[in-house]
Amino acid sequence: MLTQQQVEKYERDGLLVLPSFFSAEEIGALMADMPRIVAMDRPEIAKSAAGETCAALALHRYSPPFERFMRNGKLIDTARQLLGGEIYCHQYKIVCKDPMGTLDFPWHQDYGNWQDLDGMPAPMALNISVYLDPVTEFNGPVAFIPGSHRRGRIPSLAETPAGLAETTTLARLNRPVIEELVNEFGIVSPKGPTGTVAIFHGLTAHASTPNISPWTRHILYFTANRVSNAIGRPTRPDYVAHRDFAALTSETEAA
Ligand SMILES: O=C(O)CCC(=O)C(=O)O
Repeated sequence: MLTQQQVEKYERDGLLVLPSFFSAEEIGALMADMPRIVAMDRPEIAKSAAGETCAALALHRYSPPFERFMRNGKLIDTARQLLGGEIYCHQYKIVCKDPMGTLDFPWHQDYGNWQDLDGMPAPMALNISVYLDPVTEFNGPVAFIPGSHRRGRIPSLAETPAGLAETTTLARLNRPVIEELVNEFGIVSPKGPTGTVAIFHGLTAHASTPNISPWTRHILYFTANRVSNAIGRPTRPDYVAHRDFAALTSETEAA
């Protein structure tokens, strides 16, 4: 359970960082499947034009350790506590940044896509991002504008970041908006060891730079949505915007 102070911090900043929330052993069990996952040739594994693996979506379909982790009690309880009710998983992916690779993300709010492309009724969804590698200032950490979620949905431009498949569009925020938000709220980029968790609201503006280090950077994203807020008008494949709206139960609850 999160403390009242942690819940209040999440509500104020739209961002909550929990260092080493998962143990090195828990993360090790997931990473052991990584070489097999990146070698797969399936639609859920997105590659750049240069052949880099950029993302592995819907991990629960083909990776037993990730399928089990999706039912991790700490993951599910945290999402339920912050969203205030039963949840299902809207998206479950790893964003992979290769050593000295090119992948980056412009400033955006995830709820832009969830609303425009998936028909999510309200911004009652969040991401629990889990660091599968240590995240440093060198390997392309995610930068956030804490508090920006309180502005609500900000008008955006649908764009495909360079090097990504055309199906990967982002609701990009333009420079005047970012200038104004950063002047008011600042920017943070949480670093941490493997197992660190950064939870962020679907409206929190974020971006990331390329990985300039000689090390990989894998971050897992578990997107939780309230069951009562299930998407109604999906236009993306079901491995991008899941269609199973049944309330998730943890391994221990099912036992
Ligand atoms: O992992 C990253 O560097 C950013 C990913 C991101 O912003 C997203 O998937 O919306």
